[in-house]
Amino acid sequence: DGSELVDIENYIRANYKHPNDELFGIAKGKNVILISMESTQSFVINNTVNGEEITPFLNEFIKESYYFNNFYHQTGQGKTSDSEFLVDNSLYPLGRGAVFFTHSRNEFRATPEILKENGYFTATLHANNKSFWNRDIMYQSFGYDRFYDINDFEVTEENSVGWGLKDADFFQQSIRHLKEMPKPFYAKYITLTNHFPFDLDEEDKLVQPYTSNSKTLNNYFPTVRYQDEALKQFIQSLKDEGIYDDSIIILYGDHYGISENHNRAMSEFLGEEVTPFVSTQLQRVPLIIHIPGHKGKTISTVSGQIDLKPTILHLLGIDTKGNIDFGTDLFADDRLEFTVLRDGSFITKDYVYTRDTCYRKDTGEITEERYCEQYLEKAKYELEYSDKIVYGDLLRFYENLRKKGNNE
Ligand code: GP9
Ligand code: MN
Repeated sequence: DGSELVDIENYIRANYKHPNDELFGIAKGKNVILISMESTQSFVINNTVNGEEITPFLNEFIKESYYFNNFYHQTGQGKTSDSEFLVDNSLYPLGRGAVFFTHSRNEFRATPEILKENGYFTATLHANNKSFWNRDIMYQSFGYDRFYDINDFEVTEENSVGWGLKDADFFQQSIRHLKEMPKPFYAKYITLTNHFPFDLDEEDKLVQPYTSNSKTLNNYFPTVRYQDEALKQFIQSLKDEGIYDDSIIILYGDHYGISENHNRAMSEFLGEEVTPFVSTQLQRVPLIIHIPGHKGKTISTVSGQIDLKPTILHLLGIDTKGNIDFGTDLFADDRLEFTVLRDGSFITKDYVYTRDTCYRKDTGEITEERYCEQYLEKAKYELEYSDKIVYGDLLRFYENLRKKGNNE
């Protein structure tokens, strides 16, 4: 009957943070272009391989954007689909399996559904089969108006590599879809080229591979560099088409690209041993929020993909009080710096907790358990409460309560 939801609602209510007054509604009525960057980790930003910048475009773009350098992916086995789940629902994905497959018919209160009620047209663009990750079904539950899938793109042998349509062609072909969308729109782009095993045509290699004993890590850099170039061209197209100034653009990495199987090569690249602490810090992915007319700023608040939903809604001037969101607005003044990863690891302002060990964040040294202890229970509740919602399909009761409340 939904009585389980009461505890959860109380927990969520206690964590709610008032939005930043200066930024609330600053992008009201603007288009939202959300770009999921495949396998893009933060360590490539402002970094070089063989003496060359890996992400020259992003390095410039973050200078005129809000750049979050302590933003973590929180995905599990559902990889890209988990990141989509986090971003659109502010709920955690599951500890096992992919929620896109196991609970696609649940009741959700996702960003597209909310935006639709606020006059937005909502779409996902991704040049893959619509049923991959069960997206076609899940997107209906999230309230998307339209899914531009592989059939909406012209995919040939020449413009494909690895998993499919090359990012540059994907972005270029997407422009006509963007132009036909009713305004304002919420358009989620999912890139593909920078996907394991990081295949790339010679002519698209703008940096040479790295030279470790891991072919995976070596080839990662040219595909990240390629994606960066594709993004550069896309942003230019948005300017040329007059869409840029009417849109906020949000880019984020979906999950790690380099697994722990490549720790030795990674150590060589980073010049430090990949301890469990470093491994956890490597789960950071870039988050870049571009708002026309705003100056660039690097923000170091500890945060994760779960925080995007309330952040976006607040920028658009939509209240989130009373929503079942586990994240908090990234711009809220008094937000708690605390992010839980799907494996139970967590990060606070000063500590990293992973594999039952507490680390000091400034030095990476193991420290006494008691420094992390106060957060242990909270980390557990976060995941447990969210899992209860997903496994019990509890938001269907929330919907009822909400409607009942409205009628009274
Ligand atoms: C597939 C793409 C990649 O459509 O999103 O999925 P991943 O393997 O990264 O989860
Ligand atoms: Mn992915």
